[in-house]
Amino acid sequence: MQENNKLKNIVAQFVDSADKADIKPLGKGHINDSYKVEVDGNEYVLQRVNHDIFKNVEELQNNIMRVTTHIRKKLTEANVTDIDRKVLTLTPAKDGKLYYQDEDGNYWRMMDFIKDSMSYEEINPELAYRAGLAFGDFQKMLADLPDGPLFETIPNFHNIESRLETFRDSVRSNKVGRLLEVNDLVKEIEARAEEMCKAEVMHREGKLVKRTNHCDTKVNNILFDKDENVLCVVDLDTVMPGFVLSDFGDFIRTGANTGAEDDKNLDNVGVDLAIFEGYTKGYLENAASFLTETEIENLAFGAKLLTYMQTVRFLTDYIDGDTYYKIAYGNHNLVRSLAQFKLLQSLEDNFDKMQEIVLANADKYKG
Ligand code: GN1
Ligand code: MG
Repeated sequence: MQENNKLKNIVAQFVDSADKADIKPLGKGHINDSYKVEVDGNEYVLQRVNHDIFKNVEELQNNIMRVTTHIRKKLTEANVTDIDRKVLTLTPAKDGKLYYQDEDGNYWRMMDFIKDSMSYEEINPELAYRAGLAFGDFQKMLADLPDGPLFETIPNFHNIESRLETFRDSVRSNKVGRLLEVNDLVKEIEARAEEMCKAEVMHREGKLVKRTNHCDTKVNNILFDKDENVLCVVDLDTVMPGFVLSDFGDFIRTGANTGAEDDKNLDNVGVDLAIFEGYTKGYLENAASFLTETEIENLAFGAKLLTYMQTVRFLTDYIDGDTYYKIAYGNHNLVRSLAQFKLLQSLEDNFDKMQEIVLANADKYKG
């Protein structure tokens, strides 16, 4: 964590009276550092953007500006009230840029804090339904984003073929000597590799489209108000072109897990079908009208794919010696990999039921 004076100096690049600012750490992200800032009665979120991971912060911030401007326009046209709590508002630096680079080369940005909001690590079927409506609506609002596709802030981010290539490189170089310990899991990953690449294959064959996706639909990236209504979707760093099955899948991976993403007790981990059903219903209520048959048929597969992908990503980082994700203890990435793999097995065991739920809701809402 940065020391307070340094942080105040950064805040001063964005707003006045920064010397009086109250600054506290915020949130549970694995990538950026976030702080809540209160100054002169106004509340902001200050973030250090992880520049090792997001190589082009200027384009990243441009993406967020394009996305939030477009959503704001849609909300205004629909006469939605309280718009400032329903879409993020970036706070530009005093020089007009959407970020500030400090003398150590770190990139910083500020946005308005959304008042009286909360996020959850665990939810219930009703909240999952509301979250499904929200992500369906998010994709729908961005379907006619002007000026062409968004910049790819992390190239091949949700491309499992590319993730597997990186994984195999890490296995081959075994940099920190952890391979022996994870051999069984490596075999489990390889056994499923071909099946998991099918979305990329369908895309090349012209059967599966890309749309503007959120690409980090973790359950804790939705803000709710105190009455548990959805306010908005946050963490827009990875909004870029992708498969809808991947946004669907990442929510199920995080929201419909009976355990934690890094649960040490694997007995806790498994898919909660009631939450799966709630989310599916909400999502398809808003999205069935614009999805193709192939997209719908592969939503449940998306839950397996994203859980598999996360297993591969955590395990790659463990084998590499923990260079990507923030960790809280020595074998955190291994614990995460095992918990994600356990969830994958549960998704495989329940796949037919999930597929049935998707198809029933698609029938209902396709009209
Ligand atoms: C990261 O920063 P956070 O926690 O929202 C990651 C996601 C992973 C997630 C795993 C840029 O998201 O892709 O799914 O951790 N973001 C990036 O919990 O890699
Ligand atoms: Mg996040």
